[in-house]
Amino acid sequence: MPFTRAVVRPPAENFAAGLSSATEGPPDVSRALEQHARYVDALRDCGLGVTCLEADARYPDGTFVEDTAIVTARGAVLARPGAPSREGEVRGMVACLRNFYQELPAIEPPGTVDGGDVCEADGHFLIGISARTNAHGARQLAEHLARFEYTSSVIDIRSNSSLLHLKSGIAYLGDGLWAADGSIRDALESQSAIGVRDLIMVSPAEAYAANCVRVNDAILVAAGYSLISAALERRGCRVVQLEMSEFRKMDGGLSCLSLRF
Ligand code: CIR
Repeated sequence: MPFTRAVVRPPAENFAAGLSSATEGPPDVSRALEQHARYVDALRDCGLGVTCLEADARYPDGTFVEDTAIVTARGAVLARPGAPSREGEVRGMVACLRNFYQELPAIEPPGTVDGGDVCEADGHFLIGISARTNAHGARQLAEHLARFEYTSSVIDIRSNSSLLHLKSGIAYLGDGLWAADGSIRDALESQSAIGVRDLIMVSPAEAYAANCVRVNDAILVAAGYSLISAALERRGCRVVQLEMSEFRKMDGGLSCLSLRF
């Protein structure tokens, strides 16, 4: 089903105070704002109506809106981010999502779920158990999804220290096509509920770009990763490359900058 809407939030002036394990130094906020603006342009070019929330300096990681909710064609669930500094971000999303969803069930303590750990593939949801999403949260989310008549299964990525979130390492690109970092390939292929018709193995040097996003007829990919872009183009995909350098410095990938539904 095509997406018609997206929600984004530009980085605040204290973006550099967010959580990061990267070693590339602090982000340049004005550059991040430019990159964010190009990202929004790309969503609009894909036909989406984009709701742009105000930057909020109380939450330096607040631009990574994907972690605050799980939005689907049949309903939405408010997430409960696993990092305490990010918990309050969800409140800022409620009023916006109420415009689109009648009910907004929420993940409750002791459950935690970051939206970046949730990957939808044709009505089946993979839920990553990670340093941010725990088993309580995954169970609650699975129950909410079941009420929406979706199926789900869990992938435990806790032993994979290179992945902050499940979607840091995999992307579902539609029509049975996946992109995956080598470190998660076996776990993905062992998921019997999903069909892997075609798999782009992302090279270790391009691991960051495994977090790419299908938006209607386009695939958004981080710029500067030529192998994955070429692999997508060989398969006939329309690739849109976006500069993500400043978000990468804060452990953020392409998908985390928007909620799409
Ligand atoms: C964090 O550590 O929470 C943020 N600095 C980055 C979150 C990225 N979100 C995502 O991959 N879904």
